[in-house]
Amino acid sequence: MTEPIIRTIDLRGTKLSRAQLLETVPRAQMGVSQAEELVAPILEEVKSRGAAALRDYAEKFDHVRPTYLRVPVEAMNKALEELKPQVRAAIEESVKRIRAVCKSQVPSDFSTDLGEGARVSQRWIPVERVGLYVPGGKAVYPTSVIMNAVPAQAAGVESLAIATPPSADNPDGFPNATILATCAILGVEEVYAVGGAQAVAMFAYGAAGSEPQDGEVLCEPVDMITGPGNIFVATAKHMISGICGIDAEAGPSEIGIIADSTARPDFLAADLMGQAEHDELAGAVLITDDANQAARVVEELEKRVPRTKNRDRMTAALHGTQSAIVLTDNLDMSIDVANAYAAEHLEIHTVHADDVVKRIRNAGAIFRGPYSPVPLGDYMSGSNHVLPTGGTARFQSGLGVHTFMKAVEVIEYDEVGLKDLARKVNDFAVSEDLPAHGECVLTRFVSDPYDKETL
Ligand code: HSO
Ligand code: ZN
Repeated sequence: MTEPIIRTIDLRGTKLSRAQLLETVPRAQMGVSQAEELVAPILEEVKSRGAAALRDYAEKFDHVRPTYLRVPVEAMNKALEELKPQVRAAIEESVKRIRAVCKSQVPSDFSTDLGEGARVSQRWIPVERVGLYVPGGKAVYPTSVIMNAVPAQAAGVESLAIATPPSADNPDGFPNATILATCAILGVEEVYAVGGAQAVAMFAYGAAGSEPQDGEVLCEPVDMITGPGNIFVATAKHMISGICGIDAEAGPSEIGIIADSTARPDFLAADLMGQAEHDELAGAVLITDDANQAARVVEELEKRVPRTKNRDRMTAALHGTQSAIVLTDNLDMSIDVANAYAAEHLEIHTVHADDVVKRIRNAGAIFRGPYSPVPLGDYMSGSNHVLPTGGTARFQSGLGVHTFMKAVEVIEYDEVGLKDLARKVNDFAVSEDLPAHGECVLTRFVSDPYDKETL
């Protein structure tokens, strides 16, 4: 018998504990990375030799010595002029929608009065300078620029720099033209033709020296680095995470779908395939309480997969341990499985979809109903496609305006407000054997703070 196109996990008639459920849901098996040993010298070299090291690494890894490490604005404008009109229209639509959503996402400041002379407020402050990494190579996604840069701009980030690998196809080593055009559309002018771990190092430490004016500052250090990347970029981000902030590490992309008997099997198969197209480790999981539906989806997959362009990596992804059709007893059980799986993307194809949406606790983003497929969100629904993977949606949100902001509390007590609490603060401090803490408060109200009887 030939191997099925996707395996089935049959949970019908079982009653799984929380631990068993977490064990059972399909996950990608990740190898341990040896990348740190390779990345460490790159970080060191960029830190000590700046631009000269960046050029050497470009030659070594990207097979081109870029004329400019900082891409001239004219090159970006030229890329925009030469952009295909239909691609430009798609980018602009995407930007327009995500910008509108980001505007509503900006969190509000607040103040809480806690009695006379006692107030705590909270201010949201944008991160000052952000470095965004955009990968090159086979997965060049202009959407990576949009999904990171638009929320940063909406948050009020003053200084946004982008790094993306130089391209050997261009005589000057300019990066991918669609990426440059997207930067121009977004008004991002600080773009570097720098890729890989060396870009992360440049952002973390800054880099001095730019030929021909050696000694000048090429790139100022940033406060936070975001954006996707290969294992070396991810490792570099991890290694510099004590120096500046980083976004969450993205694992292979994944889709979970809850479907009942009413769902369209062709839609379900197409959506599983869309995700499986990303790479061999991508996860595609259908959760259904209808075995006939499952059989129809398998039939659709068998018909469609051989006809689509990226069938090889898609087939590998569907065959992987990270993909499966999970059969359940009923919708309640499907929801439990979905919550344990905590998919990066979760589609709901059931009757009473709104009720199901309300019962989802863990998902990076929820795509409700048959006409909200994941690729709509990948490109231009207005939502963000940078989402928690590998089950981390149990405790993490996707990227958004909040990613680029920090909440700072402001404490405002006056004499009356503090006096009211003086005794209790002191009692607490004494109980922790930190009497000088209590004395800070007492000294404001009594002549001898060391004589605890005076208040
Ligand atoms: N599905 C990917 C995003 C993407 N797809 C970009 C196509 N381009 C991770 O959410
Ligand atoms: Zn995608």
